[in-house]
Amino acid sequence: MAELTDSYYLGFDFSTQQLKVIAIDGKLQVTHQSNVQFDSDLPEFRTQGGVHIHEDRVTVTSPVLMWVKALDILLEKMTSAGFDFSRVKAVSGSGQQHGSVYWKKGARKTLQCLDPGRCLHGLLQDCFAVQDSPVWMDSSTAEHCKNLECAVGGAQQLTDMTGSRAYERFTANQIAKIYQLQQDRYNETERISLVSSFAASLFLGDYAAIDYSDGSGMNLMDIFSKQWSDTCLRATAPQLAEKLANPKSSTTVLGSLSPYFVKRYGMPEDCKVVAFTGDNPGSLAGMRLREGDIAVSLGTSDTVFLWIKEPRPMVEGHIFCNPVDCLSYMALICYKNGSLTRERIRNECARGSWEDFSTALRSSPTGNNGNIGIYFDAVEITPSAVGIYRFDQHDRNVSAFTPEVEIRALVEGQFLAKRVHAEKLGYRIIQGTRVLATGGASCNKDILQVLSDVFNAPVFTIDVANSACLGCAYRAVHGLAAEMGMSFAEAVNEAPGAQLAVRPTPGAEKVYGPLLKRYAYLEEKILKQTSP
Ligand code: ADP
Ligand code: XUL
Repeated sequence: MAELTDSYYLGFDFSTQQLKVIAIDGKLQVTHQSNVQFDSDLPEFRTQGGVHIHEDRVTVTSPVLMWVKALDILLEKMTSAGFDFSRVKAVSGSGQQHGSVYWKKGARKTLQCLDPGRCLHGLLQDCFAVQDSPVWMDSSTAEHCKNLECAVGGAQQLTDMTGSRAYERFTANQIAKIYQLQQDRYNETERISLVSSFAASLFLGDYAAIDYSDGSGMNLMDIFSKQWSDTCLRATAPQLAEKLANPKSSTTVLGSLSPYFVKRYGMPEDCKVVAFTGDNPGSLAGMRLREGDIAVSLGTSDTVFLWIKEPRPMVEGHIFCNPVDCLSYMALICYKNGSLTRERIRNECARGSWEDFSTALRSSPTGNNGNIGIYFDAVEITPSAVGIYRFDQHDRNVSAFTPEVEIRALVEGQFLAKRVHAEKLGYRIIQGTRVLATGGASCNKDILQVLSDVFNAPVFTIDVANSACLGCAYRAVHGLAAEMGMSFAEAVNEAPGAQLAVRPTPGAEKVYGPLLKRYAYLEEKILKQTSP
């Protein structure tokens, strides 16, 4: 037991606005947390929300040296707070997905012999060929996306292989842009990292491999063979395979910590670095999603995470390799019309009160007497469509619903859509499936009841403010346990669990079975009518 509480595991998260760390002990209890805010703690980099939005409004970058300096500050802060680095057995972490870092020729040598008397920021000053790293908020590469899809025979072909169609933020398209506009910089680059593998490289004191899960967000990796696709590499930039090196499993122990941290912070020589991954895969680990589970985040926008065994990539949604089980996959589906649309309907139909909104849900029947509504106030991501559509029980268009019917139609419609799209990507509800709900609207039990009824599964709530960070501390524990053949679920079995919120209403399945089919049909119909 002494051994369990004496050991620490660290999870770092290099996210858009801050660098965070969580330490857990061997009993998986959080013992320390800290963070560095880029805008306020590092004002010299003049970022807003951690990024620079360029004049064209579509180019978005972050200074790579800001991330390095943030790590110096965070580790100093932990030292001042009395954190005992000598007990750390393993570190892992995550980074905002898709962003890329360009290491200059010779940087590897510098990384391998860092002087522990100096800060990382000073030591790595001249190590980057590109100072301003493109990040996920960038949307300046429409032309490169077109080229890439063209090179592989179309959007569906690219999706079939890499798990996603071409997206502007995805790394291949960002690399293609750098090659085209800054060819000298590209040629000076000896290694291209993702934000996650860049951060791992700092701890390793050498270039860290890109992991399969974050590597799936690049439009470059064949998610089934887990190798770079030659066609995608060729369509992106020359000599790219050698600049990326081979990706590795997300659970890999990459090696021991760089002597820099041993000497400067007193960390143990045999402390291991477990592959870093993307923040969304990190969150999946933090929520301890299991096979058959679905996580629904009801925030400003709605996001759905799925654990999938047999994925069927579709042009809407993303399939990534699973970060905790290399035989499985995870899917990510994003919806723009989430809480803001719920708020609009609340304002129009429930006098701006969530109480009244809930009363309307409680007093209207499961299945809404066959009425279905589709509310895309803004152009939706999944599917790409806009407009408000209402149908009666015979699929006839109607122009308005009563306030009560409108409220239920919105909530049922949003959740029917999530189940229809999840199943299109290969998701199946199995015995023991749990729906994990997070985000602002997950405090509303009446909304959760509809979610539970549509999925015919119990809904659990979970606090995920730091899920990526916590998930990576769990992944650090699992990295060591995996070497002894232990699964992620076994390794983190003792961690605090999610809270049961609601169970499905008896009979709900019979009502929603036919409605799911009708929803899928009506959405198809709308797409056919509205596509050019
Ligand atoms: P973000 O995506 O910015 O992290 P949050 O997860 O904090 O957002 O969610 C904020 C949203 O939660 C608000 O826009 C609001 O619509 C919604 N919300 C807050 N309370 C309730 C409630 N009682 N019922 C339904 N939605 C709620
Ligand atoms: C996912 C995505 C963002 C980033 C930033 O595809 O672009 O969620 O990972 O957090």
